[in-house]
Amino acid sequence: MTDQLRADAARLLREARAVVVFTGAGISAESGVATFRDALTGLWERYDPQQLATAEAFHAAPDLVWGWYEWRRALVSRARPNAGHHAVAAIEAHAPSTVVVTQNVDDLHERAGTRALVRLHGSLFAPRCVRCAAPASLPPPPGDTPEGGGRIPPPSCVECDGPVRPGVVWFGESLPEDQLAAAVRAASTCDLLLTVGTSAVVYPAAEIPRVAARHGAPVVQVNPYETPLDALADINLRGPAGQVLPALVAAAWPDAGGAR
Ligand code: BJW
Ligand code: ZN
Repeated sequence: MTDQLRADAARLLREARAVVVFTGAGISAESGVATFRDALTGLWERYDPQQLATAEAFHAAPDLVWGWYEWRRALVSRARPNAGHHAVAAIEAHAPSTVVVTQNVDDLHERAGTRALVRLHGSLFAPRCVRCAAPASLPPPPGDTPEGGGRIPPPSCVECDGPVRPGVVWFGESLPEDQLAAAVRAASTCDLLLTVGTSAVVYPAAEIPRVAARHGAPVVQVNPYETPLDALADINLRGPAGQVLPALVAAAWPDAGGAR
């Protein structure tokens, strides 16, 4: 990241009235939460999404799928927000019309203090009944799950005894309508979209930066590697979110003492 690119991005951020921060798994990587598609460390390098992240997989092997999500819930519960999550919360503190649109199913944005949050792919912490959709409450996550979680039978719904499923959006499933509509609305009316830590290959979420660009908003991308958004982005800031975002916030609001 050159100083000039950072200064240009900081000016866009400082002058923006409505900011959308669009995040993916990369923002949580420095908290120790694995991404999906990074070489060597990504979840899809070690696990088959067709066997774990589809409704068909849950139907065929509910205990395998539930065990995997319980393992991930336990890992995320032990993780802590990093400097990138805190910098995103600081952007909202400086520019109150900020909306954070996340594809992540962890809760690290909330724990860093983000308030205006749109969740496109659900949450590890919001399971629901397959049959009647009633929300289910979960005990604290298991402390000593083996790698990958092993087989754990899903709990039964207290309302109808149906199986409880993870509250995430699997491949082939529709995104929550209200959340997708809120994301499209925010992207259509923002005057800066900051995309952070996403490979931008999963649709329809990957449309969000493109919607903002179509409506004339500049796009700034934060990612250590190339993505399909490189050509769309007005500014590409190469580097890890936990370093780039605090530096960007400090450059945008130098009198505020950096990311709060
Ligand atoms: C760092 C970093 C650091 C690393 N700092 N950065 C159009 C075209 C083609 C296909 C489709 C299409 N429309 C729909 C589809 C099908 C499908 C899809 O998109 N498939 C493509 C993958 C080919 N989409 C769907 O199925 C969606 N539903 C849908 O479209 O419904 C309508 C429909 C219904 C019926 C039939 C057909 C259509 C649903 C998608 C749900 C995605 N779910 C997952 C799993 C959630 C649950 C779970 O966690 O298990 O969501 S998949 C996974 O990918 C997860 C993520 O939210 C999502 C995006 O990944 P993300 O966040 O970008 O992570 P990575 O790992 O890909 O990238 C990390 C990035 O971080 C990298 O760029 C790194 O460089 C970077 N990085 N360290 C900053 N320190
Ligand atoms: Zn039920």
